[in-house]
Amino acid sequence: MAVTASAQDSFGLVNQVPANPDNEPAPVHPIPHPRQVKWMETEFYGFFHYGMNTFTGLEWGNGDEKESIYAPKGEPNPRQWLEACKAGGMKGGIAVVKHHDGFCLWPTETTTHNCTKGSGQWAATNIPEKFAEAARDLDMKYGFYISPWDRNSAHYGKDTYVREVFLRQAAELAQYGDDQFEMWFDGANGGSGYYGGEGGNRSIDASTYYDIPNLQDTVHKVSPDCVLWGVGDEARWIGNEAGWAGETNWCYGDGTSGNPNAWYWKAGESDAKATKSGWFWHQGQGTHTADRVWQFYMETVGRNATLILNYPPNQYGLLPDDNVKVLKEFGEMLKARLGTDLAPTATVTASNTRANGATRTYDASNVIDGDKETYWAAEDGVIEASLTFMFPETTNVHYIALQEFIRLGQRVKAFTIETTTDGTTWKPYEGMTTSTIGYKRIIALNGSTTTHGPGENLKGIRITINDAKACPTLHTVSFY
Ligand code: FUL
Repeated sequence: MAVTASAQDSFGLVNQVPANPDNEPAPVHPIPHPRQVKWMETEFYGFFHYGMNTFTGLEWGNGDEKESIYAPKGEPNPRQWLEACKAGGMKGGIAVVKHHDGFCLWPTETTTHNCTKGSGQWAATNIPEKFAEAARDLDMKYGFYISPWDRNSAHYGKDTYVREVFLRQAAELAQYGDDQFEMWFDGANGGSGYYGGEGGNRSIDASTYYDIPNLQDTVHKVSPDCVLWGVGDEARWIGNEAGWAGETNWCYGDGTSGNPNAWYWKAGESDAKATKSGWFWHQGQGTHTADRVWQFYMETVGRNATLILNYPPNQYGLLPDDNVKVLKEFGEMLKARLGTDLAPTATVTASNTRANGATRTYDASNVIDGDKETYWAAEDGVIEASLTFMFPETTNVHYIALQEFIRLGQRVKAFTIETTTDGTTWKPYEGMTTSTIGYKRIIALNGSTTTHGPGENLKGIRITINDAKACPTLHTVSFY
């Protein structure tokens, strides 16, 4: 065992302290904060654009809309939104509670431009409160979208806005639950506004204006697992609103693929619309089919990004029936296609395995034990190694899912897959780009993100890591 440090005990005797009793691989920086790991585990969640725009038909309100225009025709029911999404295989949701028009869906003390001034018996429904309650009841994760850009506020663009409006709103919302998983802070800041009647253009530099360190402290003090997306700098926009990430995708850097040389963790989230018009509800909006949602899923969750899929509630504060139906169909599709992991039926051997530590092993079998806390790792300095899985009987396989133990950093740069139908001759796989893995990479054996196909009847699968930043660490390999 490596002994690299020593310490004197209270009698002045020198004790040798083992440096790494578990023989764990050294982390490859940047590494995620534990809250960022939990956030990635959420994988697929709903996005609910609802508010003033639902009643004006606009996508970006001006900020001058009279509060009375907000007039729900029934009691807004966040539980119904989340239930539909749960049936769709989602693990959580984010409710928009203040969009760029500045209208707040909770009784905030920061502005009178809020739902308590709306019309009708349902206007004052406290959306974040109900949303959080429903999510907890349904065992789903939840969080809120609060637009930093506020076209209603006369303070916007001045220091007073951040101190007296924005940070206070974030703090108010943090109070709706100490178990929030994400707050969504959009970067949009454009167009001439109402700004309390003063109008004109107010442009800011988002990287300094919003006082991010203070924002992070304010929210984390109350809700420590809450990842601040976008402006909050703890998770990034994937670079498009079309629901796809790069096949190569690092958890740091920017855009669809990240950057292997960036120095702090900022994994990608992909935001997409499940309906065919805007982010808000519009009369006659079309809805994407379950097959299209499958493609979104494969091209985001399957490529080391999370997917936040938007289903806008209508003027009754409900998700329309066609959305609920597609979600149900998609949930069934997901279960049928990725619901049963066949990997535990296989035996697995590794070409290289790191020596056991005092309380940890690094055996290949760790990748099929269903435990995300155990992992296979190669020895230090070994960046090329393979895992060979043999099935006791020929097994029909469509998909391979790989997951790195990202607590120690995202390490794999390139891998290859081979398959065998007879147990002796191996055929190289060529369908999809096999470069990065990260939190999760899903490979379709037919190379398609749209068609499911008949699958392949296999006796074995070999996965070889060909290049990595340091010895590879995989916690789970799944076959479906
Ligand atoms: C954008 C906003 O400007 C849109 O209105 C919408 O909220 C979308 C999710 O983010 O940047």
